[in-house]
Amino acid sequence: MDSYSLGYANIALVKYWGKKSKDPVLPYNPNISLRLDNLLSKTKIEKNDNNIDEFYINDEKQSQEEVDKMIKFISKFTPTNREAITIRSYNTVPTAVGLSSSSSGTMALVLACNKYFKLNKTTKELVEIAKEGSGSSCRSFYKLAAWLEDGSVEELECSLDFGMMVLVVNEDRKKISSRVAMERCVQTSTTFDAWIEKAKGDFILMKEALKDADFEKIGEITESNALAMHGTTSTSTPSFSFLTEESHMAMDIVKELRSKGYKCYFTMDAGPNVKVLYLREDQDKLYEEISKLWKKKIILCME
Ligand code: 2P0
Repeated sequence: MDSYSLGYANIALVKYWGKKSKDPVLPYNPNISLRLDNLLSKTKIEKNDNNIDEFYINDEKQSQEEVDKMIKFISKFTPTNREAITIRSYNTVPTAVGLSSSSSGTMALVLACNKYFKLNKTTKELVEIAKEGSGSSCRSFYKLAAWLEDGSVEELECSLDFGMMVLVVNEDRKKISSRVAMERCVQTSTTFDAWIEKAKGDFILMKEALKDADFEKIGEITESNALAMHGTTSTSTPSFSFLTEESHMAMDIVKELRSKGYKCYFTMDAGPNVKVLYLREDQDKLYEEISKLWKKKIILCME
């Protein structure tokens, strides 16, 4: 594809929820993600002839605040004497709705800078840079990734062919950013320590389950880890929730199908949408069943 750089969304099976350090960005707990090959951002950088930096997402001009945020980020690794640029980014992921658009967008932006400014960075170096833009974006460079407490990112292997679909509850921008929400949970949640304790255990169990290709175990850990993360929002001050009544309806559909023998599990991030994890071989029949019960939009996340 011409001169665009591609970045992918990823969804955590063991969540990153809390920064131990902001500079460098370090997660409180090691976490694991699955890359979604169908949810992507493509980004291109061009010289700006009017000598002002501009930023477009899906052809929509971004506010000065968004431009400043982005420039602050790229200034950390691009030449100081650079000329003004126009950044054009297109998301197939709805923006800022908890579908990991910041991961795909950041990865695409970092790769586009590497190309435009001829930085010649290695993947490992680009992973480090991406993390400063959006912590979880460092995981998008690998199909299955582990981001550890010391900041390093490892590629994991699993012989299973995963599928994921999103039961879309709401595509509006979220009211509270994940960055602010995460910070509030770290500062005020009365169950934050318990969450970190559990997440560390889940990380070990998930690595084992992936190695053993034990899908049932992978699914169970994914669900219980997501629920524990969301638990920290209700024990924060002021308390809040990313989930709505419809999110709970979607979760109930997944549980109902599971009780009928379908191998499927849910997970949710910093938004109300519910993602369903399953094995690729089950996609067609699962999609058919879920479509009967979920009348809103469904997004298939893998090629
Ligand atoms: C995750 N999330 O593991 C968790 C679960 C949202 C819920 O990582 O502040 O955009 O830039 O490091 O990576 C979303 O937060 O946060 C996120 P910053 P990021 O996917």
